[in-house]
Amino acid sequence: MVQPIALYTHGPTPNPVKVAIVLEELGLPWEAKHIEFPTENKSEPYISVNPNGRVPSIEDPNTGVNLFESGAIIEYLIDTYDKEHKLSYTTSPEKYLTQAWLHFQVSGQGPYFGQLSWFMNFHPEVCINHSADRYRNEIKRVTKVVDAHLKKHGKGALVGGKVTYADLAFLPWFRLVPFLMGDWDFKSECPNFAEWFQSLLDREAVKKTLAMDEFQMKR
Ligand SMILES: N[C@@H](CCC(=O)N[C@@H](CS)C(=O)NCC(=O)O)C(=O)O
Repeated sequence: MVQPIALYTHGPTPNPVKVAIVLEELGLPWEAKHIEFPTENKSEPYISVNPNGRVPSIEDPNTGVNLFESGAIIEYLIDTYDKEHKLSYTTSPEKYLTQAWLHFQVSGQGPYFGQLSWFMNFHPEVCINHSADRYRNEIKRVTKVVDAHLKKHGKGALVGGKVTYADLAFLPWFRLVPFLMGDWDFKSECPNFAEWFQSLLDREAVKKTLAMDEFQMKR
């Protein structure tokens, strides 16, 4: 029997939500372990699990693997537990394209969305004087990259004809677009993106994860 995998998080912050969605989609038992920010996450024993002092990280008692970085965690969960390839491919080029979209999410979506989110939460004055335009422009650009790809691909998913871990990895940061981008009408400008985004939100595992107490905006 698979024992619960511990997922460290501090509230509804997108990178742990990404991992939680994949855990739910794979039907794995897991538990959220709340860690106080910015204290516990920067000190021992936590930094022995994640030397970078951020969330997420996991401890998997089934294998003894402790891991940090959301992209690496997702790849580990897929390799270890997605034996039926519900969220992944074994065929080429689909397997590698799925990896490519995950790498794009981790390096090209998360950091830009994360930086604008940090300014908006902690230094809103910077957002008003347009210094944050670089991030706003990147958020639009990345959203449009996904929209154009979905239009060209025409299958309602980033790779092949099914939703994979790569589609799901984009969801938590994209969910913040209304908060980060104010009145930007992404539904008109990026209709393929908007349809795909809604179809991800409608998945049972996604709805269950986003409704969890740990991921509510109240902390
Ligand atoms: N590249 C890392 C980014 C992790 C990250 O930035 N996590 C944020 C929350 S979404 C965090 O822990 N922030 C707290 C801090 O910087 O101390 C990943 O994908 O796991």
